Amino acid sequence: MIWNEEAECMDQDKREELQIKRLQEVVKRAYENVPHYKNRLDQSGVKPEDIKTLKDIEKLPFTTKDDLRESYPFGMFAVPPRDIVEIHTSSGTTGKPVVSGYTRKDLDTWSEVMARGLTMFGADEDDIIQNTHGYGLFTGGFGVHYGAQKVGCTVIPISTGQTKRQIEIMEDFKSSVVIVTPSYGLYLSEVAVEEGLDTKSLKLKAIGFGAEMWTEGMRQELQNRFHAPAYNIYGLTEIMGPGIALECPEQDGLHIMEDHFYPEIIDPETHENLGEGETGELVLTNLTRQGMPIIRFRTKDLTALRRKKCSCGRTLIKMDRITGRTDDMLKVRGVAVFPSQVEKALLKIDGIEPHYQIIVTRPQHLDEMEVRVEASPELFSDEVKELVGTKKRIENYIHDELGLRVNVTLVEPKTIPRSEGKAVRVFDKRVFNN
Ligand code: DLL
Repeated sequence: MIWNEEAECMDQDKREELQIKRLQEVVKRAYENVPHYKNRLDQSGVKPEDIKTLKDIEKLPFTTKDDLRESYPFGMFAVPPRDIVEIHTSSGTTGKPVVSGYTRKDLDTWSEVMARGLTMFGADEDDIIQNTHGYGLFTGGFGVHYGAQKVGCTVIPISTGQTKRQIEIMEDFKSSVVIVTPSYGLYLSEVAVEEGLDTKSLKLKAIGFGAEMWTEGMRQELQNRFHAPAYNIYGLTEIMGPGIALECPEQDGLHIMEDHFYPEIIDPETHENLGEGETGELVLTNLTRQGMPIIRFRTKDLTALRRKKCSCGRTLIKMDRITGRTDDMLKVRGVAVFPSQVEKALLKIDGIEPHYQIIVTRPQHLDEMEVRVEASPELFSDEVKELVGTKKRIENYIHDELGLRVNVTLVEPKTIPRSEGKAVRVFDKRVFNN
C-alpha cells in the first residue's frame, strides 16, 4: 500500500519542477517575514529572485542550531504568533532550547508525512498502534500520533515508561504496531520475557523505531524478539519532528519526503556539496512549512543519499541510516545531550574540580550515563556523608539541566587524565557502526 501515490511515486522531472517552485516560494516567504533570513541573505548578496534552479540553493547561507537558539523563543516564526497552533522544543536542553512552531497547515503536513511512513510499515485502519514516544515538548509522541490518526489507526497514546503496563496493554489490547526508540524496544522485549509473555503470541505486524542511533544488530534483535519487521523513522525538531524520512519494506535506507523537505549532503569541513552516494552531513530545507520555514539546516547527522529504483515503487530519494554526527551531541534514552550541559551543571557546585568524564553504556539494552567527577582534595578528606551529599547534589543539578537521571561517581583528585589538546570527555561505549 502507498498512502499518496501521486507524491511518492512521482516522476523525478516532475518532482523537481515542484521542488523549485516550492523552494522559490519558501525563500521569498522567509526573506519577507523573518528578519534573520533577510539579514543573512542581504549579507550574502543573494536575493530570492536569484533562485532559478535547484542548484541555486547552494548560494543560500546555512542555518545552524545556534542561529535558532539566538532567535529564541519565537524569532524564526514567519507568521503572526496567533497563527501558530502548536509548539515543540528540542529535547534535553533547558535554558535556551530550539523552539519549533507549527501552523494548522504544518500539522496537516506532519500528519501527511507520518501517514505515508506508517503506511510503508503496513499500517492501516485496522491497526492498533501503541505509541511509546513521549507526548510533550518532544516531537516523537505527537508526530506519530497525528500520522496514525490520519491513517485511521487506533492509537494508544501510552507515552514513555511504565514498562510492565506497556506489556500488559500490548497483550490485552492486541497492539499490532509499536513505536519505540530502539533501546526502549529492546528493554521492552526483555521485560516482556521476564513477565512470562510469549512474544510470538502478540502477533505484532510492525515496529517503528527511531530518534537515536542504532545498529543492524539491534534491529535484528528487535525483530527476533518481537517476531515482526522493524522500520526506521528519522526526523528532527528543527525541521518538523519524526516523518522526514522513513523506511519501506525493503528496509534498505529511508525514503525522504522530498516534496516537503529538500535534502543535500555537504562536506562538513569545506561545506561543498557532495555527490550521490558520498557520505557527509545532511542539510535539510523546509519546502512547504508555513510557521517556521528553515533553509539549509545543518543537521550534523552523517549519511549519504541514493537515488535508486526501489522495489516498493516509490521514487523518493533514499538516505542511509545515520551512523554518526559531526558534533559531540549524544542521544541518551532518546534525549539529546551535549557535554557542555553537564559542564554547566558541574560549575554550579562547590567541592569539585572541573574535570569530568561522561561514560555511556547500554547494559540490558537501556542507556546508562555515568558522570565521573573529581572531588577536590578538601572534599575528599571529608566524611563519607559529605561525599554522598555532593554526589546527590550533582545528580540533581544534571537532572535539572538535562531532564535525565545519571549516575555520578566522585573520583580521587588528579585521577582523570589531563589533556594537552582537545579534551576527550565522552566515552560512548555503545556501538553504532556495525
Ligand atoms: O528525535 C525526532 C524523532 C522522534 C525521530 C521520534 C524519530 C522518532 P530530536 O529530539 O530533535 O528529534 O533529535 C533529532 O536525533 O538529528 C539525529 O541525530 C537523531 N535521530 C533521529 N532519528 C534518528 C534515527 C527526534 N532514525 C536527532 N537514527 C537527529 C539515528 C536519529 N538518529
